[in-house]
Amino acid sequence: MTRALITGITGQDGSYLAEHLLAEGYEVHGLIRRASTFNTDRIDHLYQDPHAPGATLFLHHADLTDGSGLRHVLESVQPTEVYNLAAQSHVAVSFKQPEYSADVDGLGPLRLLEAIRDVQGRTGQVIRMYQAGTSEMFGGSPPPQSEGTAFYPRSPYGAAKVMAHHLVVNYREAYGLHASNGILFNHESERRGETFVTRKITRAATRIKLGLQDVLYLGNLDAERDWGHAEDYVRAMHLMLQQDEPGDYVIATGESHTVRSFVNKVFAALGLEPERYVRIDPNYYRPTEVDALRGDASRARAALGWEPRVGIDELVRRMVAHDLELAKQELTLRKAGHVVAQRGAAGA
Ligand code: NAP
Ligand code: G4F
Repeated sequence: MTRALITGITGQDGSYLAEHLLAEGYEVHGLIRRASTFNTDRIDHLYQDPHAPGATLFLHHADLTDGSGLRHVLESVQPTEVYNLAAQSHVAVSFKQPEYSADVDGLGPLRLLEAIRDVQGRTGQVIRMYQAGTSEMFGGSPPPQSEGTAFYPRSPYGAAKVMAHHLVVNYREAYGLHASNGILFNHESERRGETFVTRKITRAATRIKLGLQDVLYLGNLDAERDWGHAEDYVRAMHLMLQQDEPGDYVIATGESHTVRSFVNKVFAALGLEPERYVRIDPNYYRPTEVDALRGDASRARAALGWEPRVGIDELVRRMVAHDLELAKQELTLRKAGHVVAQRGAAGA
């Protein structure tokens, strides 16, 4: 049984990757951060009692800012594949917390690479690593962006990810590690964090539809993104680690749409006119913006045989259907007299 370790298993991608690897017959270990409340919503449906015979999912407390903890987990799990998905992944938040973002997203992968190098050197067991790189690294370089496009990060998040990218390349060349960079364009889903723009829109529009919300405040509607579905993108991560040689791959649909167009699709699906409900709040503008992302995933298509299966309209359909169900549940609870807390996040 192949044993994989996933950092960021409680995140959007971590939850889909865990599902995918379990379905492939892997033993999956995930790193979780200690929190004062449970933070495992996205993987609760996968939970297994670790004492049960035949359990294949195990969770460990660790943090990318704590190198010794990472080392302990690697030593005890002895995985053959490590997927580094953990990150402070919100671009706008990285402007508010630049040092922390650089620590987790830039130095975190370095801590992991060092731990892998040590454990692999001591045990002789090869550990393959996937690093979650991003189209934000291209930032200001115009589309279409491919593996040969120059990096021009436009945020502390993007800059930290560029550092991680180069470290992976360097550890590959210096120490022969089987370490690969995925350069993934935006991917969304029903599990997307609610402060990323697509999910913010589908959550708000469905609540507006049911009379639970009046207005949706957004920032820059002109930005263009290449949006795919996370389920498709975790398949690509797995494929990268099955190659004889490590490498760097762009993963994208090759199609881009503006935020305004995403808004229009979502509101149209619900029979609503966006002009009546959408307002601009300049607090959501970023100090520097990434204007246009559209990826060229030719290398991944040819070398990995990877293809996206979910297009923009199916993505919108799934997210709207899911969030409409959530809004209906909220309405039922409110009608029954339950107090349902309003949630929000500062400037995101
Ligand atoms: P996400 O939903 O924000 O998940 C991030 C994960 O990282 C969560 O499990 C989070 O734990 C964990 N984490 C955050 N800080 C940590 C720390 N200091 N130590 C350990 N774990 C930590 O992100 P995602 O969308 O799944 O993205 C996965 C990875 O791909 C990230 O590295 C992201 O930067 C990158 N990426 C994402 C996209 C995209 O469009 N989704 C595109 C390109 C690259 P909690 O649950 O406790 O917060
Ligand atoms: O949904 P977003 O916050 O995603 P962003 O900044 O593109 O980053 C995501 O994709 C990256 C891959 O390219 C990942 F690496 C990263 O971890 C993350 O998953 O914003 C998308 C666009 C931006 O141009 C933003 O300015 O939407 C614009 N936007 C407009 N109004 C908004 C809002 N973004 C957010 N989050 N909230 C708004 O109200």
